[in-house]
Amino acid sequence: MSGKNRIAEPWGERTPYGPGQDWPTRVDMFLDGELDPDSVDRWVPTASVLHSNGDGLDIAVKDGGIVGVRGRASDRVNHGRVDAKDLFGWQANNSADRLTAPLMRVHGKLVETDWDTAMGRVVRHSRQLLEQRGPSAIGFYTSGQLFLEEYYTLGVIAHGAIGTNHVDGNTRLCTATAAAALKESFGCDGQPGSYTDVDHADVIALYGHNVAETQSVLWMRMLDRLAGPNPPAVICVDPRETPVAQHATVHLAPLPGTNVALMNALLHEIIENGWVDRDYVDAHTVGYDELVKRVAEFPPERAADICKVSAADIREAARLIGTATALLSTVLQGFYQASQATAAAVQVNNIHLLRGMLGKPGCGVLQMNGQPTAENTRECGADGDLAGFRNWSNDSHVEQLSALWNLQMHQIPHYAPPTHAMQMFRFAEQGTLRMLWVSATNPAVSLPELRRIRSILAQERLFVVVQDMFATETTELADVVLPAAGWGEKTGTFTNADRTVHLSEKAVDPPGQARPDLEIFLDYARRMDFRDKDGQPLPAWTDPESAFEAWKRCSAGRPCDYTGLSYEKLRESNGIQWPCNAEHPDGTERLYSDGRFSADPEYCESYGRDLITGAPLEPTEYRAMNPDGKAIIKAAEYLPPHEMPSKDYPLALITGRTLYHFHTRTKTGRAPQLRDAAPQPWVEMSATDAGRLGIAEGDMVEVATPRNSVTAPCRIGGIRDGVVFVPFHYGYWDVDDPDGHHRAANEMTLTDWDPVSKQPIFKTAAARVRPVNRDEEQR
Ligand SMILES: Nc1nc2c(c(=O)[nH]1)N[C@H]1C(S)=C(S)[C@@H](COP(=O)(O)OP(=O)(O)OC[C@H]3O[C@@H](n4cnc5c(=O)[nH]c(N)nc54)[C@H](O)[C@@H]3O)O[C@H]1N2
Ligand SMILES: Nc1nc2c(c(=O)[nH]1)N[C@H]1C(S)=C(S)[C@@H](COP(=O)(O)OP(=O)(O)OC[C@H]3O[C@@H](n4cnc5c(=O)[nH]c(N)nc54)[C@H](O)[C@@H]3O)O[C@H]1N2
Ligand SMILES: [Mo]
Repeated sequence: MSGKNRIAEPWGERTPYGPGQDWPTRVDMFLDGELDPDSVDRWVPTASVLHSNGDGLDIAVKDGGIVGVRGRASDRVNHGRVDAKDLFGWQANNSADRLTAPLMRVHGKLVETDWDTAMGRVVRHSRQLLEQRGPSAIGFYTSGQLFLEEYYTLGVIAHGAIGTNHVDGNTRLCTATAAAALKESFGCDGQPGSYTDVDHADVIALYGHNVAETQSVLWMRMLDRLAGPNPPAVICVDPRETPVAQHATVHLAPLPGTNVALMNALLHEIIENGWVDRDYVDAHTVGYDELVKRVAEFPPERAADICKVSAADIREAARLIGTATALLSTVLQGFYQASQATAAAVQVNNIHLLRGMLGKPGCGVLQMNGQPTAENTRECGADGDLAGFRNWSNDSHVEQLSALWNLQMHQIPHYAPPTHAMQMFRFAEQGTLRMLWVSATNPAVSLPELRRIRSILAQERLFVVVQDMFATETTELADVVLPAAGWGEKTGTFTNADRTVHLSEKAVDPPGQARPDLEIFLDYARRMDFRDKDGQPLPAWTDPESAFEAWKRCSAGRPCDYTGLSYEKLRESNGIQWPCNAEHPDGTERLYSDGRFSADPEYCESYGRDLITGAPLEPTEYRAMNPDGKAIIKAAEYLPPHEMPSKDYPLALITGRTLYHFHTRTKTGRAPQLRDAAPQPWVEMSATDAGRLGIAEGDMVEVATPRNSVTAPCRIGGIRDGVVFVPFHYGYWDVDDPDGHHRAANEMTLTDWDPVSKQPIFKTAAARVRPVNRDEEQR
C-alpha cells in the first residue's frame, strides 16, 4: 500500500468479519523511496511507540540504517496493520538534527561537551544537594515512552538508592486516572479486558475516546466488525463529531466536564429497568446500595439539563448498554483530563460490575493507556506508585521492596504517597526541590499553563537535567542535556494497554555519542557509587536482559507477574499478556474471569480515596468496608467544573489530538508526510458559534483564556455549540517565530487537577474567541 494513501485514507481497506471470528490479516508496510522489500538486509522485531496500542512491527534495516517498517502478520494485537504515524514516524530517527553530544550550560549558553564532563556535573550537583538538603531536594520526572528496564532502574535509583519520594512520569498527564479508576474499583491497577473483546462484543461504548485517530489500528478492528455480519452497536460520548461519532448508533455530546452527571443517568436507567445482574453483584461486589441511592437523584432529564444532551438519547444509550449480551467499554482523555476524572471513569467500571460483564469474551473494560509504555511506568514504580503495584501504605509491601533491593526499610520513603508531578513542579516553584531530572518528556509544551512552567524551569536555583533525542522547548531551559538513543537503537520490553508484552530489539546504532537511557541511568548509579546495605552496587544489573530478570523477581506474586517471561520466550512470541507465570505460562487474556479481584486488604495496591475530596482511606476503614476483597462499587455525586464559561469567557475550551501527530511532534514533525498532513495548529468551532462572531472557514482567530492566547486559522466543523477545540501538538522548536508562544494550547490551560488521580484538567477551561484582522496579522 502506498504511503500517500495512508495519509488520505488512514484506516486503509476493510477486511470485514463477524462476531466470534478471527480478525483477518492485512500487512501494512512503508519503505523509503519505494525500496524493494527483498533488498532489505534485516527485519528487526519491535512494536509501535507512537500510541499505546502495541502493534507488532518489524524495522527494515539496510546498510546499517532504518529504511522502513512492516506490520507483523502473526502479532495478536494488529494482525499486520500499522498506524499512519508508525508507518512514517521512524524517519525522525534518521533526522540530521538529532542530539549527538551532551550539552552543558556555560555563561548562560548550552555548549557541547563530553559524557565525563556532563555526568561529572550532574553527580557533583546531586552529591552536594544530598549533603546539604537531603534526598527530597532531588526529583525525577520521566515518561510513558521509555522501556520497562529503564523505568525499573530509575525507580530503584530514586526510591531506593537516593530515597526521594519525588518520582513521577508524564503518565500523570496521561493515564493516572486509568490507574486510579482501576485501583478504586478492583483494588489494583491492571487492565481487565483484551483487544479480542472487539471480536465478540455486541455493544461497544467509547467514553471520551477518539480511538479512530488515537489508536487507529484498534479502530480498524472495530471498523471491520462494523463492515461485517451482525455488527456491534456503537455508543460515542464526545462533544466533538469525531470519526467515532460518525459511526455511532448513539452519539452523546455532553458539555465538557459533565461526564459524572451523564454516567449517573446511565446507571439510573440500568437500575430502574432491572438490567442489573443481582447474583453477580451479591457474590462479587460491595457498595451497591450506596450507588442505588446516589443515582436515584439522576433521572435522564436532570443529566440532560446539565450536559445539554437529549434525555431520549441518554435513554437509548442506556437501553443498548443495559440489554447488551457482550459489552465492551473504552475510556480515555475526554474522561481522564476532565474534571471529576476518576469519579467518571469509575462509573464505567460500575456499569460492568452491575451487569456482571467482566472476564468473559466481549465483556471488557479498557481504561486505556495513551503512551506506548505507560503501563510499565506504573508497574515499575517510576510514576508515583511503588514497584510491582505495591501499596505505599502497607508496611509489608514496603518491606518486600527493601528485601528485594537489600536496603533498610526506612530508606524507601513511604510516609506519604509518592509525589505527583504537579506537586513536584510546585515544590520546584517554592524552592524545596532543587534538582529535576527530566527524561523523555517535553514539559515546556505538554504541561498546563506554560508561562508558569517556563518560569519554574528557568530558575537559577533549580538544576535541570534533560535527557532527549532532540533539542526541544524543554532542553532550551536545561543546565545539562543528555543525548538519548531512541526506539530502534536500544533493546528493551514494553507493555501495551491490553497487557501485551513485546520485546523491542536494537536495529541500528544511535547517532554520535547518544546512549540508551538505561546506560545513562546505570552510569549515574555507578558514578554516584550507590550501594545496598551489604556494600554491593545498587542496582546490581548491567544491561537490559539482567534488568528484566531483576524486574521479574520484583513482579513475582503480584498481579503484573512477569516470571513466566524471558527475552528468549518473547523473541518467539506474537505478544504475551501478563500475568505470565508457572500457572499461566502462555499469559492471561482477561483478568477477573473467576470473579476474584486483587482487592484483598493484604494484597491490594491501594485502599482507595474519597472520590470527591481525594483523601486516602485509612487501612482500617478499607478493611471494614471490604474485608473479603471484593470489587468495589463506588458512587459519586456530580460537581460542576471549576472554571465555567462566564460573561467574559463564554466558551468552553477543550484540547486534544489529530491523527497525524504525536504529542509535541518531535518525531512526527520530522516525518515529511505527517508534517505536511497537519503543518500548523487550528481552532475548531461550530458553524453557529463562528457565524455569530462573523468568522468564516480559514479566518485567523485568537482564542484566549484568563491565562494566555493562541492565534490560528479557524476550522468550522462538527463540534457542539459553545465548545472550541485546539490541538496541543504545536510548540515552537520548528518555527522561526518570535511570537511562537501563541501556538501552544497549553499557554491557555489551567493549573488544576482531579483530586483523586491528580491528573491535570486539559479539557475544561473558559475561553473567548475573536477574529484577528489582517493588519494585526501582519504586525
Ligand atoms: N494520533 C495520535 N494518537 C495518539 C497520541 C497522539 O498524540 N496522536 N497520543 C497517545 C496518547 S499519550 C494518548 S493519552 C491518547 C489519547 O487519546 P484520546 O483520549 O482518544 O485523545 P484526545 O484527543 O486527547 O481526547 C479524546 C476526546 O475527548 C473529547 N473530550 C473533550 N472533553 C470532553 C469531555 O468533557 N467529555 C467527553 N466525554 N469527551 C471530551 C475530545 O473531543 C476528544 O475527541 O492517544 C494516544 N494516541
Ligand atoms: N493541552 C493538552 N496537553 C496535554 C494533553 C492534552 O490532551 N491536551 N495530553 C497529555 C498527555 S496524555 C501526554 S501523554 C503528554 C505528552 O507530553 P510529552 O511527554 O511532553 O510529549 P512528547 O512529545 O511525547 O515528549 C516526549 C519526549 O521524549 C523524547 N523521546 C522519545 N523517545 C525517547 C527515548 O527513548 N529516550 C529519551 N530520553 N527521549 C525520548 C521525544 O523526543 C520528546 O521530546 O501531554 C499531555 N499534555
Ligand atoms: Mo497520554
